[in-house]
Amino acid sequence: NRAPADLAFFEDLEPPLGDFLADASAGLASAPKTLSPKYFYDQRGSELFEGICETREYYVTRTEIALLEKLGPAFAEKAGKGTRIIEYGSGAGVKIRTLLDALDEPAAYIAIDISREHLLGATRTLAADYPHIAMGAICADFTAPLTLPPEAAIGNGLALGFLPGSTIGNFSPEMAELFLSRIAAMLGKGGALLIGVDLKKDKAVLDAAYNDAAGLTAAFNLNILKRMQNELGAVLEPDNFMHKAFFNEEKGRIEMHLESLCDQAVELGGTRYPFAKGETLHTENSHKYTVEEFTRLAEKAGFAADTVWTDENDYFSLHWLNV
Ligand code: AVJ
Repeated sequence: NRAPADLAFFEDLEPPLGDFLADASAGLASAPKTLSPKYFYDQRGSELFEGICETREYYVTRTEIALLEKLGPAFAEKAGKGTRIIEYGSGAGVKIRTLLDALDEPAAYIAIDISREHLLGATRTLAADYPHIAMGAICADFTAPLTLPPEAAIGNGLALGFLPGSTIGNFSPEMAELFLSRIAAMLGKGGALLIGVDLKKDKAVLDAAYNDAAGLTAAFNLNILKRMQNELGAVLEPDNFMHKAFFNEEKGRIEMHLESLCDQAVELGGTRYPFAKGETLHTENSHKYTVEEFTRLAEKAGFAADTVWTDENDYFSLHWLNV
């Protein structure tokens, strides 16, 4: 693919729209009904998520950014000179700045994200702000196996994976282990991963974080129905669904659902999918870990645990893992 002049490379592996249709159809046909949270992130969904990160209730982002800022010198010492950073789910490109500012002459930054225009915009803004660092972008669903293109082999410093935001929480523990083992293979022996993991805490704090008073999380959740209408031609009434999010203590995860407010049907690709009143479409899991639980998971995936840092409330953790 031709890269914009300011990027070292751009690889476009954007999943075809047919994937969304196939996944949505299969999810509506299954019992209970489900849909993958990766479909939240169209342009509007990405913007709504950034709004969530600013809410008082969603402690995740501000807690992690404060940690990243405070720990810059520790990361710089571990990474050394000429690091090549690979970020999985780069979003707005805010957190990476803390690393680019702190590390010793980083050589390259490679952003991977599923939201194409968002990815290009954010990476090109970074390229303008950090002209001495090579910037590459890959539009891809990083939950599927992915090999880095040859252009991504820049410099000979540390290959540092960066997976902030507790993105890993969207995976079940089994899938998280598989995904982490793929990342370990991608980084290779001698590489390292800096990963942000949200911690188990008081249920009231967790419930509030996914039920902000301004209604941004609700809008974010409901946006997935609008995507189905706009992009897949689904026939449905978003107002007939309600955002529902709660911490499931037994499973150690926040669950987000869209609850049907009446008996109704959603029509997609020529098929009618009936919803009973009270039935839900399960749109997201956000797993929470203890430091010990996550360390064990990372070790099972083939990493060697190096260092863990947490904030003063023990709300959030950053793990430095070696391959
Ligand atoms: C981006 C997956 C980490 O699970 O906290 C925020 C997404 N969903 N509010 C999370 C999300 C509802 C977020 N992750």
